[in-house]
Amino acid sequence: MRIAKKVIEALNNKRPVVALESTIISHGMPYPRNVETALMVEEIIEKEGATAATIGIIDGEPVIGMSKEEIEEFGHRKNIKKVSRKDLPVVIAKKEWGATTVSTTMILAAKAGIEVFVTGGIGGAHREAQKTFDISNDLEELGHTNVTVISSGIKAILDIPLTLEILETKGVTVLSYQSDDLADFYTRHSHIKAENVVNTPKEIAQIIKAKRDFNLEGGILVANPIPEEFSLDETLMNHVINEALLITNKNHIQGKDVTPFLLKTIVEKTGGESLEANIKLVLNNALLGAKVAKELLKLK
Ligand code: PSU
Ligand code: MN
Repeated sequence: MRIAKKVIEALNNKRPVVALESTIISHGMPYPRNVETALMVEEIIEKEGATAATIGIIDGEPVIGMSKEEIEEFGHRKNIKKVSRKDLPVVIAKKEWGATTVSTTMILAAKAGIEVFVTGGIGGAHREAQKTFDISNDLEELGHTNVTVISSGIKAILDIPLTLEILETKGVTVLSYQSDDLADFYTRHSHIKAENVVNTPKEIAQIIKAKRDFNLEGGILVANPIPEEFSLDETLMNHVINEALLITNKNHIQGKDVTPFLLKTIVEKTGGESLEANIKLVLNNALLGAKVAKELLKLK
């Protein structure tokens, strides 16, 4: 593993560090908005006084804290593999470039000693997962890796109640930030009542600490709703998502291609509006993630 100097220094000096994934760059957004967003996310984190560590795999080497040039390269390079836990040994052995999903970013962050990770939305149980068994490895990782994931909830393209049931089975603590209604990525409302509402970064940090102090293995998922002013229209999104799901089925898209294909189709169907919302929610999560990382260190 190559850990950037700024990250090593921050960790050694007990300063806050926030991990970031690279699949959102290579597979989640089009170039050049993906690179712009990734760099803005880092900027927000650093402005808040934390160190940003964007994680990816370059020539088979996991990198914790990619340089700006490497992020730029991730943004437009062709054939970067989307890497979840099962792909990690292959990409390393073959010395390939790999984009880390929520699951592999958690694995590598934990190995580096980073406890807080910011992203957009996690993978989960796709609709009809009862038949297809398409359930993201992200849920498995949240079940046993000690990293807190700051997200905007479970994406509306998924089966949210089913995903929540699986998270419960795996013992994942789910926290809803300042909202009684669990966020669903593009909007603030999934119409599912949040079980645990938290109102401050400090409260989140206290729950992380309690889980760690008690040696309870596994992740914590924070659902931070998209800010009201950037939230998309619920009725429109339901319609767009249903259309996108039909197109995905019609094109026989399967496995790891499903999530990137759905996201891309939704961007097209909303005339780019969903991309704007996606960017805004990630930036908002970056700010919360940096605050949580800071509060967590204060408690230690
Ligand atoms: N959420 C986004 N954009 C993304 C992803 C999630 O807003 O690009 C990526 C994450 O890397 C997540 C992955 O881990 O999609 C889930 O893929 P799958 O459903 O194939 O497990
Ligand atoms: Mn899948």
